[in-house]
Amino acid sequence: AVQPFSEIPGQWKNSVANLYTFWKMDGLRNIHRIMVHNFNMHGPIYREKVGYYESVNIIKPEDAAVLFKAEGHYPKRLRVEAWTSYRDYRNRKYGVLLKDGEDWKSNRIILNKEVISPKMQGNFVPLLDEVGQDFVARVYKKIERSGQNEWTTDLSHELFKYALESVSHVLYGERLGLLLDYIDPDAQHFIDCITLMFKTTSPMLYLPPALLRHTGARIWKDHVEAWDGIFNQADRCIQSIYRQLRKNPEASGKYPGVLASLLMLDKLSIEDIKASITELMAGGVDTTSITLLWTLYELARHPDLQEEIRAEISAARIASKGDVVQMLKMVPLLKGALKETLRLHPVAVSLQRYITEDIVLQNYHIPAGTLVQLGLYAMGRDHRIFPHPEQYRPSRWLRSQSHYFRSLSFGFGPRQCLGRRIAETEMQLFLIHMLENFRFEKQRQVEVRSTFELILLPEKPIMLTIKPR
Ligand code: HEM
Ligand code: 2DC
Repeated sequence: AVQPFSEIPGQWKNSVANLYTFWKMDGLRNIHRIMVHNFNMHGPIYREKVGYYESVNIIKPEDAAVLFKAEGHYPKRLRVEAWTSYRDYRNRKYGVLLKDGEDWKSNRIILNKEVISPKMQGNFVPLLDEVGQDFVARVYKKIERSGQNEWTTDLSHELFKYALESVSHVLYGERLGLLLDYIDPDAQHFIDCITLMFKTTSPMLYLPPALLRHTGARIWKDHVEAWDGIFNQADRCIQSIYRQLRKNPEASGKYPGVLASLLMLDKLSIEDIKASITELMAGGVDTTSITLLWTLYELARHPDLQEEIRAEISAARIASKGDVVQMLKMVPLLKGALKETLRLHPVAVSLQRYITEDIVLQNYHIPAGTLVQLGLYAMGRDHRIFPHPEQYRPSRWLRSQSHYFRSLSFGFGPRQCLGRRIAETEMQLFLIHMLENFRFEKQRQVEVRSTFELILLPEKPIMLTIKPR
């Protein structure tokens, strides 16, 4: 017989005590490891209450399938109160990231056509390819300046610039010039604000922002300052495109970018467009850059694999005869490498949904309305789901094997990552250009772990040595 909800294992009854152990274990930065620990202790399902939010946690692909069948027409994930509070405080509209219900759906359908439909990839490829080429030129310059025919560095700052340059080129159809020697200090400030915004969000998952705001807490002030910086910079970019478009409305025949397309389409209000474009711009920096950094780290630790992927790229380059869109269809191992990176180093620790109907998970009854979390980090490292999970093996993602509800790094279904197509194309092109031109090495084989700052980040700098091939 199906067991009742109240029988699910886990420490969900005493939330104050939980919060205390959580602080003591430095839980904030270790959420992903605490989840692994909890699955080891309780098995594949457990209930939890930390601070003010309560959830059921699952890890198995079969359970993920049941969860996503019950997500309803307007899938809803955990509401990040810090983000909605800021918008309420400053009287700004929610974009697609924070909207819910019919309002979310109608905006999302219009954005899907411009941002993640496969048809758009052809428009994005030349824009992203150009940025990839410029990045290569910049690395050559750095190598030359070093005078040692190699460059050893923590690439993260360069990758942030690459990611912002890439997403801006797609959104605005224009370059920001972040790969030049002298960059706009406002653009650098924008990058710093995103990092600060993520960092100040995580404590507010457990302490209500409304409380922090009324007590004048430092963390709330920093958070507001970070979002202010993000919105100001995005507003400047949006205003500039808007003005150009009013001065010169005739289309030039060339793809003008997501923002101009949305403005000309005239289906969303200007305020809705601004809100979602700002979210896309902010969502497009730390996510892809950190994933690329982890990928270079893994490839530096696996030189044979690096060579194998390079060979795949060379063959694809020749076979596609200069057609880059075609070329991207011929690099399955490279795509496997990105999936493998996100398995071991996911951006999001978990996926969450409020279920809209009663379901059964691991033989327990779960009532409609419950917040169910799929532990993405824990799933990626479970040996029952991924044999030898500690090994970085991109070939496990090739067609021959079943990946039923195992490839979930960008989420699932109609509420999945809106930036997915941009992110994938941008990361594939980056790796293609970089592997065609350079070799990557790592000095000492020390394991770098993840730390949680709303998204998962490397806990310390990753030093890489880059050499011309
Ligand atoms: C949502 C992952 C890059 C914009 C999400 C979600 C995940 C995710 C897991 C939640 C999906 C769900 O609940 O099912 C990633 C990863 C990235 C990445 C792994 C890169 C490696 C980006 C980029 C952008 C972006 C580059 C912007 C250009 C968004 C937005 C949402 C979202 C706007 C909210 C969509 C909605 O609520 O309708 N992402 N993301 N992401 N992401 Fe990404
Ligand atoms: C963080 O317990 C842990 O893609 C929480 O590009 C649950 C949670 C809820 C929403 C998730 C968040 C986690 C991680 C970061 C995500 C976010 C939804 C979108 C966001 C996954 C798992 C992200 C990084 C977006 C951010 C766009 C924003 C900067 C405008």
